[in-house]
Amino acid sequence: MTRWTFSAAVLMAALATACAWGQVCERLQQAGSSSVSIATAKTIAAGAFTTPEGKGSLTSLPAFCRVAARLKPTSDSAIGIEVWLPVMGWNGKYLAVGSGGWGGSIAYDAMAEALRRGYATSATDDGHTGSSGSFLMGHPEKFVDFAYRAEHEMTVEAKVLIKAFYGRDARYSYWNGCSGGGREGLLQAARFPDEFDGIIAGDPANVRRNAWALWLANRTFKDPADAIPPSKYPIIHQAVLNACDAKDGVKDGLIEDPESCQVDFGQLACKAEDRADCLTERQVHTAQTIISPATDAKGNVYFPRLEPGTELRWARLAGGPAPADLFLDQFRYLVYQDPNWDWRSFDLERDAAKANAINKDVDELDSNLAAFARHHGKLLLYHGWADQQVAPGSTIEFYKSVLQETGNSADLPEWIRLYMMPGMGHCSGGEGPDTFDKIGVLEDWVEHGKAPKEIVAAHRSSGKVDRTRPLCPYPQASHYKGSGSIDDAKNFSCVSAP
Ligand SMILES: [Ca+2]
Repeated sequence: MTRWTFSAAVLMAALATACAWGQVCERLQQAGSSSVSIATAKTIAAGAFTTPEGKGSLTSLPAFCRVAARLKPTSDSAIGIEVWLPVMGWNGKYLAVGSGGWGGSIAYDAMAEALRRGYATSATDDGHTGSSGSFLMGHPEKFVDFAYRAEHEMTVEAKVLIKAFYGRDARYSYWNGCSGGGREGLLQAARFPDEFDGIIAGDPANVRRNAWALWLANRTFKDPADAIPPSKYPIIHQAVLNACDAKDGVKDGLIEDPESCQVDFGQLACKAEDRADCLTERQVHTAQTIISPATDAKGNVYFPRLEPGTELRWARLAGGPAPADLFLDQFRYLVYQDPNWDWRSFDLERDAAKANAINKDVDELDSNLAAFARHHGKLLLYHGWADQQVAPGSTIEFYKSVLQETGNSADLPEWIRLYMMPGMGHCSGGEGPDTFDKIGVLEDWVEHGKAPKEIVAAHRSSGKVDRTRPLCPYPQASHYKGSGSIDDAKNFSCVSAP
């Protein structure tokens, strides 16, 4: 055979294979049922793909079978899902990706990332469209869909489609989500412990966060005289670094253990009239409030504090003039079912109790993950110490209560690990190293039994890595060995907290 005819034969065979897969993909159109309607089942050629909402173009994708479907587990449900199945080079595994905020859209970027790694993947809009929480009004079933049912139904359906397309089940099933998607992953682990072999849950948006955000709003900007203009954030951040940066043994702009950091903002008080480089007496009080836990009138702590180190991003919770819709929607649309409900009337004791009663058994985190652990599930938790919208202490509390519930006394249990990330903002960004190969870590753990210890994370500026650091399994923290570049992970080690 000449080279040309051989190449042509290979090409013909590939085309025939692609054609055959195309037919298998299109046959999925018939895979619907009374509660599942398949809107599309079509092969997408390798290369770029423009998302249905026209919001962007995803590039460098392998060819895949794209299934879009609508699920209706209750008469009030309308759950949109997408399932993407690689046509060639499937790694034999399934990776579901989570949403953020109030959901309402498909996480196409995260699906693309999974697909490029060879995964069959899926995402859901959580049962409604649009980022607002207004869907909650008068729709208790949609609230359940949002909290955990859409994610579960999506997973069940994705597994059905994987079996129908490839003729076999996925070898492993994983979840990857951050913020709202982190909470979703934890709810799946508690309710459907056999669903996933491994779960990555980052900066989980504990639902109690919303009451905390309104508590802060009322104390930090309801009265404009309390508000700190964002132009003053840098001097406050510098004061925090002066007080706490070097305490961890290395002056690097990061606070390794923010919980031990106490700052007296009185040092920034203006000597006379208000100026750009000082705080008024009320602003000193506001700054102190921001890094204090939310407490009720009796002094009971409701939610942990925003940690020192977050100052440059205080606008998210304390910038005003009104709380972000993300925080407000739970109260106006779910708790009070009144779009005009006034956040200025918020009372922590009364309103948090109402919200907790509604969220309990639906959207509230459940720390009893014993069944997930028994099923040999692995849970990778991470949280940015400089998260500006979910207090990182809430994840430490969750982690500790999981250990308590499961009767785990080991310092580092084999099935759950928490990584606190110094200087990382909400899910990414911030001053600290914010990227690491989460999926790779989970694969090693689940598939090769290698529980993570030190994980090297990177910080980038203008796309270039300018610092690497080990992340350490909580309660360990990274410690500078005393010599060599402070931007190189090899000069640090994980040590147990003193
Ligand atoms: Ca430091």
